[in-house]
Amino acid sequence: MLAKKIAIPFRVILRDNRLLVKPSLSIPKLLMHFLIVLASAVRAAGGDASGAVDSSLPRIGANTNQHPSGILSEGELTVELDIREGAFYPEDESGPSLQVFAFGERGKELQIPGPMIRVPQDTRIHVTIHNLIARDVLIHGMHSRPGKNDDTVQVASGTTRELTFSTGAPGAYYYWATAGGDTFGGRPYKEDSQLHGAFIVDPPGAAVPDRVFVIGMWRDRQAAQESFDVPVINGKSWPYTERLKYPLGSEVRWVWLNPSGNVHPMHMHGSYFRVLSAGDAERSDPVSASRIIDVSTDFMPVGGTITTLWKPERTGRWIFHCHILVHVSPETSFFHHETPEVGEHTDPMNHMAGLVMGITIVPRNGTPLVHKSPKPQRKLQLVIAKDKSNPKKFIYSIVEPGHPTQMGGGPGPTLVLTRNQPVAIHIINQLDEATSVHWHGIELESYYDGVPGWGGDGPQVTPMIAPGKSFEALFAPPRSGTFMYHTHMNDLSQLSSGLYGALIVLPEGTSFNPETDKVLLLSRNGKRKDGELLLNGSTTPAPLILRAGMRYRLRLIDILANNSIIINAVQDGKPLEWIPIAKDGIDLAPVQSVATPASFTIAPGETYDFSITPEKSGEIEFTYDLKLLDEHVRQVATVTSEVR
Ligand SMILES: [Cu+2]
Repeated sequence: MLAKKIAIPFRVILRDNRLLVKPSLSIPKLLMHFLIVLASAVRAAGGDASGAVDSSLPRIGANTNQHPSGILSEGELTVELDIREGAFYPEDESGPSLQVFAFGERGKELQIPGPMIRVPQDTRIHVTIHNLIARDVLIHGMHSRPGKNDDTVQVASGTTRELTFSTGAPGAYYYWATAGGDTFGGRPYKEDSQLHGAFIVDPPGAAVPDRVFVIGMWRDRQAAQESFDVPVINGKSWPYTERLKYPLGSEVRWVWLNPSGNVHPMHMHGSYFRVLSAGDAERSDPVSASRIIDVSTDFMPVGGTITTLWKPERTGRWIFHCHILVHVSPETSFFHHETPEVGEHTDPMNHMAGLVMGITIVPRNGTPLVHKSPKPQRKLQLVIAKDKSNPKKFIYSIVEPGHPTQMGGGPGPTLVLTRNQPVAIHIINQLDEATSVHWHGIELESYYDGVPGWGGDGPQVTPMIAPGKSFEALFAPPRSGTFMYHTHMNDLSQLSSGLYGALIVLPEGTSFNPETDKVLLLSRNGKRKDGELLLNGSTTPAPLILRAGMRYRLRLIDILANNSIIINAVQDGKPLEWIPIAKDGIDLAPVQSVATPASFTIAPGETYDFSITPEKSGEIEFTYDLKLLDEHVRQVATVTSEVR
């Protein structure tokens, strides 16, 4: 208990005090608690940078990355950086804070992320770095690009280093540093976790307007399945992240930089975006024109970078967020996890935290809003109820006149819709808690997208669906493919209770054939370390029965709370060959739709479609590996003799 108090910062200690002022706690106990906390705080202030935040420390500002640092003159940039310790405010400017190291331009405030270096190609960069902390600092990325990760510069405590280099190749990069703190994924995660900044080299010619976003992760301990986190975008955590606003039809260009030691599958609600280039701190590779596809989720690896293009086609409020739930949940936020559940999860604006950007798309030139709610040609009900045999499990059921009721139970029943057919889905909440349903990958009006307290257009705001209440979602899915539906409230707990399912949209005039169309939905019981990996709701999925010579479509969906899965398929000791067809419901370009060995990683929020045509009878072994938790699911496909 004492050790824990030492490790938590001052503001949180204050929160504890506030939380402890409950009728159950006597005044002497409260006084004792205060004395313990005070003693711990004094001890911690000496060495541990994650200890109590010293009120004399300078405030660290959030950097929106809109202003390049330094002075650019006659093809040379001169920039002078300090490394100091300061107080980091990831939420409100008067909210909780953390004691961390940060970069700042000399004479200006410290910043998270650090000052952006942004120059035209072939600029000479002259950087002076003053290390004003009591630790030596190792800096990566202060050199021309492409570069090497192990090309580092050591700046000893109390010393200054000067570096001069030219930009090298244009692209989106970053610099980052360590100051002796513990690492995860090769990156610092605690007191030195925010020592990074954007390094953008613009190609010759007029710069295209864009925005630069840096993902930061502060975590209270190394074990990813146990830590309480402070995930930030440009130094702020939802709902304190910047609000973006664009006119309808704009060309929205973003640079996303991930210096953190965690992966982040970034998901766009209600539309698709394009990845124009990808790389890491040291390189930036344009995606060739024939390989560019639109996606709704892009998996950013540890250290990864992307530049994206998004052309919003619908007005309203949208979100772009990480699909790792511990990066977007109040339950695992370092600042919020000790707060009683009431309030946090019933206030629609507080059901998310961390890596979420809110974007408002407004009509162009004041054109009046025209909402075209399609007249439904099909009506069904989605009933959400507790499992009678296990009240911790929740069940989606689909009820449709003239059809047998489909009951789910981790996962929900596969919802099969028809392209361009307007559907009205009446969601009925029979739980004791509020919920909402997000139609993941479907292009629809924001109001029906399932983000309570945020979604909608103008004064119309998507409500949460309170216990005993209902909500009707209306949409006409404009493209056929593989998608999913899932809860978007109290996600960690509701998702691990079973509130997710596959959503298949078929072309007009076709029907779903379960003989040749296989849904392979990966999920996980349990919020974090507890539970197990599931394929179609089972740890021991039934074998697939396939026929040689027949063409099958495999629809792979990852809706685990937090983890990516490595998928392999092997026949006769060799990787199976399959043909990628689609990603996130969008058909791949012909150059990508070619036979390839069946081995890849799928991240939460992604769907992939592959086609296979087994050539001969025998067995195919599919393995699904969750490396971090050492969990594995195996499924055998028995291939019977050729179709006559
Ligand atoms: Cu993430």
